[in-house]
Amino acid sequence: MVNERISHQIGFNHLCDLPCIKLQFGNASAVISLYGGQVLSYVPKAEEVLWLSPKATWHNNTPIRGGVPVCWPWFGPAESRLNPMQMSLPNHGVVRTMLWQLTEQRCNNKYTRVVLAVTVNGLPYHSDSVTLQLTVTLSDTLSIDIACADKLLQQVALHSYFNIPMLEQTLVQPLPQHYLDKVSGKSMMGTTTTAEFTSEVDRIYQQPADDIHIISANTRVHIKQHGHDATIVWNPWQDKSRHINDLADNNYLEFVCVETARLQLDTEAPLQLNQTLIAGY
Ligand code: TA6
Repeated sequence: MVNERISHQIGFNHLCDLPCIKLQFGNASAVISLYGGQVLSYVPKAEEVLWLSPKATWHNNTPIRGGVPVCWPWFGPAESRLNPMQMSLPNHGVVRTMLWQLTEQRCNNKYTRVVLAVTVNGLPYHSDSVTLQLTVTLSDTLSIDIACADKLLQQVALHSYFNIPMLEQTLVQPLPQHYLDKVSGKSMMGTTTTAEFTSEVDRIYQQPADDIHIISANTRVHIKQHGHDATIVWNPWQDKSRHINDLADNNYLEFVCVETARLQLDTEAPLQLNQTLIAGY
């Protein structure tokens, strides 16, 4: 049964030489790239839930633009506690460009599941090696867990890119009214609990709800999240898209990112974060 429902494949879409794993459960399928430990596709019935850039590449140490990138152990540029020597470090951590290993696979009548792991040595602020584990469970939903049992300061984000049919009709809700606006660098108090997209949006919402909904024309995605202390909502809009090499000029109309994250650096507690996707409910 494992062989039928969990298969290795080389290539996904235009990324024709990428090592991937395909999961199936009933009519649902998911594809995970070993490069980045990154879910690239989730098709619950017929429609693709996730967005992958047609210009995404994985060569030359480039993170794949789309799907669910894992940002770890820092989010955005590494802050000074995580980068004491002020080195030049990649945005969003180091595991987006590493090859992960398949360590477990399991099928039963409730789900199809794989576990991937990556071991990281030589973090600039932590001398021991650290292992990060990604569990992807496909059932009536797609559940993504990221865990690290080691004690160290760490941030994490599941930086999910969602396919949307119409950006101008897309709402993300409910969100706290208060957010950090990364576009202006200011702390903002909005008038609603909904994010809409009429210009560049790059917002960090602290202590959001466990349940968030993306509503776009006739499509719906329900995001359930656990272990988080923040949700990030991002759409680069037109000008920024032009400056991002692996986005075509109008690609910003096709996706929004809604990211489940743990960003506070007040504890060295082990990490356990989950984002579950329920589509078309
Ligand atoms: O999560 C939003 C964000 O941090 C934005 O500021 C934006 O630049 C984006 O992630 C993409 O980052 P990347 O390193 O993938 O180009």
